[in-house]
Order: sequence, then C-alpha cells, then structure tokens
Amino acid sequence: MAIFLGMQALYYIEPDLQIEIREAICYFGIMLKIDILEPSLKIALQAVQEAGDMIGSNFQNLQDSDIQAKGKNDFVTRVDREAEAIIKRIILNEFPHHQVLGEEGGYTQRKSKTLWVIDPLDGTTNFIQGIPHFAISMALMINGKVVLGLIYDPLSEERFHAIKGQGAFLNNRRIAVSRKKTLRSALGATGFPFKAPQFSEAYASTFRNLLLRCQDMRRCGSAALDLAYTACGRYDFFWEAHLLPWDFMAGKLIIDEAGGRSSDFQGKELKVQTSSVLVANQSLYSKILKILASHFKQVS
Ligand code: 2AM
Ligand code: CA
Repeated sequence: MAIFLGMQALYYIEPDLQIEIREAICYFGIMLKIDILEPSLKIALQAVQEAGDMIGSNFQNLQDSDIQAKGKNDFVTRVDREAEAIIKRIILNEFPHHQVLGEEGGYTQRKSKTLWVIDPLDGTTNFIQGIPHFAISMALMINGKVVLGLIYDPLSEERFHAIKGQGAFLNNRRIAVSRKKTLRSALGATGFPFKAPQFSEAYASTFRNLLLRCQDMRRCGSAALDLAYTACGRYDFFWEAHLLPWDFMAGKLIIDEAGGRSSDFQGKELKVQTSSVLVANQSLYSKILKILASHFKQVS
C-alpha cells in the first residue's frame, strides 16, 4: 500500500526527477511498472490535437502571403509558426521549467535537462503543394536521451507514440518493424539531400546501389512519417543524409521501441547533432549500413 501511494505521488514530480527516482528503484531491484511519463504524453497529445486541428483547417487554404522562403528550396508558412506557438504554449503552461527546441523558433531561453524537440509541421513542401502527407513530430529528451516520441498525422488522425521501455504504438495498438530478412524483398524510403549539394554524388551512387538490390524505394517528403511508417512495417528501411533533430528524434524512439535499429551512416547513435539517419529492422540494418558507410565516408 505504502509503495502504491509512493508511486502515485511520482506523478506530481517533474519528469526528469521521476526518471532518477525510477532508476534508483530499479537499482535496488524492485521492478515496478509505472507510467511516469504519462503526464508528459497527455500534454503532448493535447498539443498535437490543437495544433493538428489548426493545420487541418488551413490545408489547401493557403494564401501566397502565408508562405515565406527561409533559404534556397526552404519554405515556412504562417501555419508552421502558429502550430509551433500552440505547442510551445501548451508545454510551457504545464511544464514552465522545461526547455523547448522548435524548428521555427529555436531554443527557448530557460536551460533544462528536460528538452522538447519539436517539428510543428514536417513535410511543409507537401503542405504548401496541397499534398496530404505531413505530420507533427514531438520528442521529449532527458539528459540527452529521448524518452518519449509522438508523431501525429492530422489528416489521417494516425498517432504514433513510444515511451522508453514501454513499446511503440499506432493509435494505441502495439506496432513492430517488419520481419523481412532480405534486401531483395525490402521496400525502402528515403529523402533527397535537396539542400545539401555536397552530398549529391554520394547520395546518387548509394541510391543506385540500393535500388538495384531492393524491391523499390519511396520518397514521400516527410521524414517523420517515413520513420513512423518504418516502425509499423509499412516500409522496411529508411535513410536520409541531411536531417535535423526535430525531423528524426521522435521517430528514433518509436523505431527503437518497435524493435528496430537506428543510427547515423557510420553506425553511431542518433544525437541532437546528427544529420544522417538510417533505420531498419534488425536483419536489414547491418546490410544497409555497410552500403551507406562505404559511400558516405565520415558523414555523421
Ligand atoms: P520539413 O518539412 O519540416 O522542412 C524531406 O526530405 C524531409 O526533409 C522533410 O522531413 C523536411 O522537413 C526535411 N527538411 C527540409 N529541409 C530540411 C533541412 N534544411 N534540414 C533538414 N531537414 C530538412
Ligand atoms: Ca517543419
């Protein structure tokens, strides 16, 4: 009874402290299944729901003045910015001591070992073009490790989520990566390095090499959805050479919790600074990593 009440009390403690307490409990050999990140997930779900409704109501309804160029081939819309503002407001209202890193606004000022990494609209080019394939991506990191990932497609209302150690889910049903063992039978997904011409040669030769060996390849324009789709077995692997943490951090945990493998093109763990991303099931991962590493020397 005392232990049960103690566990309930954990809900009211900040997530990073909860993790430390949980680790301490596990250290003493008492394995208690407690959903300590549930309050954070609840808030993240509220954030994607509100931002997703706003994104959905603006889809195929943009004015030219809503679109600005951030750089070459790089666009942002009023909707990306408004979605980020909604998500930040909801998180910081509930957890004012947390830090947020958003694609459009960068880091919030307050430093914290609890960091939310957000892409308010992944697949902006699709959104602008009226192509119904984009998502919101939210990851919660504590001390540099991702502990919660959520990817939400506001049009299909598909919601992929994972909490560290508790599995990966699509609309609350458990998901797993595919069981394909041979590259010959595998369907891959990728993204072009359209803003990184320095990778175009290595990318083109890798693409050719992989395409000749696998079943086929898709390029749909949302890295977050590519990762989510790989986590539930729709794709067998995904690779892209030039991403940023808000594109892949939530997807990394969802893949890992769905039983897959994730790393950069050199086999190193995905971190905030990483830009190349490979994810696949256990059988395909090493085969593809070997090919990527041979084409992309030193690309992390
Ligand atoms: P975005 O729509 O949020 O910009 C398409 O290949 C994928 O690359 C999308 O997930 C897209 O996310 C992402 N992307 C676009 N520009 C990028 C950039 N400069 N750096 C990293 N990822 C980018
Ligand atoms: Ca974005």
